[in-house]
Amino acid sequence: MSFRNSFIPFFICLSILSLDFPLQSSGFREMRSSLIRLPNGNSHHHHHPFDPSRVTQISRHPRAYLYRNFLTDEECDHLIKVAKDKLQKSMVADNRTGKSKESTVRTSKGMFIRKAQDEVVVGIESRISVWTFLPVENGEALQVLHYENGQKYLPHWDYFQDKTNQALGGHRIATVLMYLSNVEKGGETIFPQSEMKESQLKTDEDSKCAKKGYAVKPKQGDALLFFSLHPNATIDPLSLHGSCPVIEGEKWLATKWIHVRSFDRKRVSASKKERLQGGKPQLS
Ligand SMILES: O=C(O)CCC(=O)C(=O)O
Repeated sequence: MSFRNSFIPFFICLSILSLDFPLQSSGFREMRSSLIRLPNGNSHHHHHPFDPSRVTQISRHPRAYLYRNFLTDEECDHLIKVAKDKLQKSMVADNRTGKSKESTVRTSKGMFIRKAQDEVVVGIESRISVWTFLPVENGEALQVLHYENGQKYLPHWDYFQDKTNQALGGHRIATVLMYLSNVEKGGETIFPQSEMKESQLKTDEDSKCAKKGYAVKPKQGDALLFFSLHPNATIDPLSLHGSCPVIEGEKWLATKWIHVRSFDRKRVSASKKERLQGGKPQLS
């Protein structure tokens, strides 16, 4: 092919590509910004990006992941400050009736922080959603827990045994535990049935309770994500977990429970309306 013959098709291709390029690049720009632009409040000071390189998978059965420095120190302090004066004895759900009750199984104190209650909470909730690939609307309100010396949460499952608690949002599919403080000794989150429990190296720093399973030592800012359901939506009994008693110091934790469907009452009633009307919900 002569230079002229090969140059013309090359030139045509180049012009098509360059016509297309501004469109493509603005598309990419939009996509990129929608991935990393998380609502973190309007203060740049608080900006804390989502960084998947800080995540490691710690167990395959159950599926569990640890994200180092998921929260900033400021975010941890903020949640503790909001919760501090409003703590009440933690409750558990009765397996048969689903009603909340006090129990010796769970001896911490806690409170719920309303969803999207402030900028910091909005930032945390959206970061959780980006990490878990689960919509913000599927999450319950953040629960802040406080464990003092000797307080614990015996091993339990986060999915419900009763039907009442599944009416809104269905089963809990995943849990994100965020450590808001360090604990000098004890207070580890433990998975007594993880496949990794035998291979985890234990040291004198671990409590006796921590040696009975795969243990995660609380570290301020770290977050632990685990799934209570298998990818095919059946329950995973290996997701059994608990909190070892605190031996020295105190433990602050924030828990986000996430359901398979929306946990926001407004959305639920909109889809109910849709079913009743046999069509799409009316947007008012
Ligand atoms: O405190 C922990 O480490 C575990 C808390 C827990 O199991 C829960 O909130 O469901």
